[in-house]
Amino acid sequence: MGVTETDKGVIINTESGSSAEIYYYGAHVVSWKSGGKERLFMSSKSALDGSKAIRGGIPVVFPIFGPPPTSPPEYASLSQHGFARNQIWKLDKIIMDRPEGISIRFLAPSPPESFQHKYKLAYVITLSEHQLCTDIHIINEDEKEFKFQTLLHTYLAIPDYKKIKISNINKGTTYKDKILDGKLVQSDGEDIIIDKPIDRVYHKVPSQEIFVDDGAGSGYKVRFRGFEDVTVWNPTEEVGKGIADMEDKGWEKYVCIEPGYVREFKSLAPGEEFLGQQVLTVL
Ligand code: TA6
Repeated sequence: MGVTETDKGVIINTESGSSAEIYYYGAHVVSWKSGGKERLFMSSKSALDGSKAIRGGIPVVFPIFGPPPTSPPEYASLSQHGFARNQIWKLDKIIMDRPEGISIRFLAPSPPESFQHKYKLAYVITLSEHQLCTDIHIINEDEKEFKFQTLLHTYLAIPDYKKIKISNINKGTTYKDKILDGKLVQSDGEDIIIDKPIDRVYHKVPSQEIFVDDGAGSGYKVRFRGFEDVTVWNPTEEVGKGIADMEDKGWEKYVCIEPGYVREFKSLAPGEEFLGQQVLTVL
C-alpha cells in the first residue's frame, strides 16, 4: 500500500485495490487499475525508454497542442504537442496517503533554453477506489505575459470501439473537425459513435461532464474544470495503421477524450495561476 518510487517513476496502491503508475518521463500516467481492470490503453509498440513520447496512458500536452504555430519564434520551433511529455519530471510531494485515497505532486523541470518563459508547472495525481483525478497547475513566474495551450491526452481503455457511445458533449457547441482540415462544425446533439476516423476539438463544452458507455455494461465519466475544450480522437484502421508506434488493431481498444485549453492560447498575467482538472470515474 502507499507510494513506491522505482527507477522509472512512482507506483501508488490504495487499500481499496486501485493502483496507478506514473513515469518521471512526461509525468506520464502509464497505468490506472480499478476494480481489477486496466483502465488506460497502452500500445504494446510504444517506446518506454524515454526516446520518444509514450503512446497511450495520459500524455501531458504543454505548452502547445498539435503542430506548432507559425509565430512567435519560441513556439514555432516546438514539436507537436510541446515538450512536457518528453521532459523528466520529479516527484515533489506526497500530499495525502490515506485509506480512502492517495495524492502526489510532480513538478516539471525548466523549459528548453530556446523557450524563454518562467513558469511553474505542477501535476497532482489523486487516486481513490474508482476515480483518478489529474490536475495541471501553471503559475506564470515571469514579469511578462505567458501564453500556452495544455491538454490531458487520455487514452481510455474500452473493450470494443464499435460498441461505445459518447454522450453529453456533442451539443450546444461547435467543433473543429481535424479530419475535414479544421472545418468548423455545429454540434448536432447526437451521441457520438465511432464508425470512421474521428478527430474533433470541441470548444467551450457547456456540460463539463462527458459519459462514455462502453456497450458492455460499464464505462467512464470524464469531468473537467478549468479546461474549456475537449478533443475526441480515434484514428480507426484507416489512419491508425499509419501510426508507427500503434499496436495492431490498437484503435479498437481505446478512445481518447482529452480535456484541455487548446482552441485558443490561455494567457496568464505575471503571478497569475491556471488550474485545469480532469476527474475520471469508472461507472
Ligand atoms: O489529440 C488528437 C491528436 O492531436 C490527433 O490529431 C492525433 O495526431 C493525436 O493527437 C496523436 O498525436 P501524437 O503526436 O501523439 O501522435
